[in-house]
Amino acid sequence: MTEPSQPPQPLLSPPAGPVADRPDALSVAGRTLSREDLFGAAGAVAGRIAGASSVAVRATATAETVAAVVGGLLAGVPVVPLPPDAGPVERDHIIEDSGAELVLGAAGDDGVGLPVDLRERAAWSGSEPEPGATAFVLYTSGTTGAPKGVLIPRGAVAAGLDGLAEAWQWTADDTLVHGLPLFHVHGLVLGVLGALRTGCRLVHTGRPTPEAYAAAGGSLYFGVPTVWSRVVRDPASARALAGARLLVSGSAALPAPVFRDLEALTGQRPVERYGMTETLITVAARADGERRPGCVGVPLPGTRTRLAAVEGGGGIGELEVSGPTLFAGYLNRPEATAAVRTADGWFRTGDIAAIEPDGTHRIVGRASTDLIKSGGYRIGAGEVENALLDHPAVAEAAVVGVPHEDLGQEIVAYVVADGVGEQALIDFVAERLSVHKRPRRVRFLEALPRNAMGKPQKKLLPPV
Ligand code: MLC
Ligand code: AMP
Repeated sequence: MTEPSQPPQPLLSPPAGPVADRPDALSVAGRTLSREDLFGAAGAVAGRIAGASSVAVRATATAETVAAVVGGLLAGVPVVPLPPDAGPVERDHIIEDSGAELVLGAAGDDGVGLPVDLRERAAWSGSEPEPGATAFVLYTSGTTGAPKGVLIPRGAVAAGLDGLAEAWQWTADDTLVHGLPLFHVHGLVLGVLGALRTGCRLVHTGRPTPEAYAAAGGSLYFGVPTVWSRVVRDPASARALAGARLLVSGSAALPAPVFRDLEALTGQRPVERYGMTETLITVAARADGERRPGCVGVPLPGTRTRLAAVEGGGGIGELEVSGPTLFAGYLNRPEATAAVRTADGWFRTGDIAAIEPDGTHRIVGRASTDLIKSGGYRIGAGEVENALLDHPAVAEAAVVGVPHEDLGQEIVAYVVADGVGEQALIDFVAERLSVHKRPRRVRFLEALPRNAMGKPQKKLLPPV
C-alpha cells in the first residue's frame, strides 16, 4: 500500500513552521511591513489575479513589488518580473513573449499597470501548487537575439533556498540586508524569497550604496562585486559591517584585491557563491568552510558538477551541473533548451571552471565573449548590437565587454555610422532596452574587421 502523499510545503513558509511576526519583518526603501501586513496585501493581489496564465510585475525596488510577487506565488500564477526602466523594445518583447495577461505595479510611460495597494488585506486559502509548477519566468540574455524566458519551477526555488540556508546557517534570527534589483535571481529569489522562506528580517536599501549598507545593521549582506568594490572604497562604511555574520558576493567574479580589502576593513572574509538564472545558485562557500579569493566554494546539497573538456583544457573545462535547482527550459524555445542540455540531462553553463582536489570550484572565464557581465548584470552583445542597428545612422555594430575596475566589464560599442554622436547612441540604447544595457563608450570605425566569410572579427577590433 502506498502512503498518501503529503501536500507540498508552502513555498514561502519556513520549513520549521510558522515564524513569529515582527512589526518590521520587511523594509523596502524605507517602507516597513510586518509579515502579516505583507501576506494580507499579497492575499488581496492573489484574489485579483487568480486564474491568470501569468502576470508581469513592474519590479521597482518597492514593497509593492514584493506584495505583487508574493501574490502571484500564492495564487500559483507564474510571475514575470519586468525591469522597471525597460524601454519599449525590451518591455514589449517580455510581455508579448511571456503572454503575461496582466501587468502589476504603477503604470509606466506606456500607461499599462494595475497598482498594488499595500493597505488591502485578504486571506488566501488556495492550495499550494505542485513543485513542478512555474514560479517565475525570468528574462535573461543570450549571446544573440532578444532575451529568453527562463522557466523556474517552485521546487527549484525551494531546493535552492533550503540548500543556501543549510550552507550559510541562515535562520529566522538573521537580518538580511541588500539593495539589489528585484527582477533577477540575486535580488529577488535569494534576496526576497530567501528572507521569506527562512523567516528572517529583510532590509532592502532601495539602492545598494555603501552608506545604506552601513546604516542597516544586518547580520547577512548580499552584493554583486561592484557593490563590494564600492564598499571598500568607503572605509568608514566598510568598517560598519564588521559585526555582520556573513558578507556574501555573487553574480560575477569578486576581484581578489576587493576580497582582501574587505577582510582588512571588516575583519572577515567574504563568502562567494556561483549561479545562473537557469540553475539558481549551485555552488557556494559555506559559513563553516574555507573562503579563498577567486573560489566560489562547493556544490550545494543535491547539486552535482563536472567539467567537460575544452580545447587546451589543462585542468579546466566547461562547468556542467545537475540537481534540484535547474530550470525547466526556455519558454517556447525547445531548440535553445536542447542546446544547453547534454544527452544525459546536465546543464551546460558556458562558464569555464577548475575544481580543486578538495572540491572547491573556481570560475576562470566564459566560453563565449558575447555574454557580458557588467555590474553583475548579464548582457548579450547581440541584443545591444540589434538595438544600435535600429538607429537609422548606424550601418554596422559590434559590442564587447572590456575589463573595468568598478563594473567588472564595461560595454563598449564599435560602430560604423554617419551623422550621429556617442551620447546620442548611448541614450538611444538606454531608452529602448534597460538602462544598464547601454554602452558606456562608443568607438566609430570606417569598417568592422571581418574574415573572408564576411563575419565580424571581434578579436581584431582596435583597443578602446
Ligand atoms: C545614466 N542613467 C541613465 C543614462 N545614464 N538613464 C538613462 N539614459 C542614460 N543614458 C541613470 C539611470 O537612470 C540610473 O538612475 C542611473 O543612471 C544608473 O546608473 P548606472 O551608472 O547604470 O548604475 P551603476 O552605478 O553603474 O550601477 C551599479 C550597480 C548596478 C551595482 C548598482 O549595476 C546593479 O544594481 N547591479 C546588480 C545586478 C544584479 O542584481 N545582477 C544579478 C543577476 S542574477 P537612478 O536614478 O536610478 O540612479 C545572477 C545570478 C547570480 O547573476 O549568480 O546571482
Ligand atoms: P545570470 O544569468 O545573470 O544569472 O548570470 C550568470 C552568470 O554570472 C554565470 O554564468 C557566471 O558567468 C556569472 N557568475 C555568477 N556568479 C559568479 C561568481 N561568483 N563568480 C564568477 N562568475 C559568476
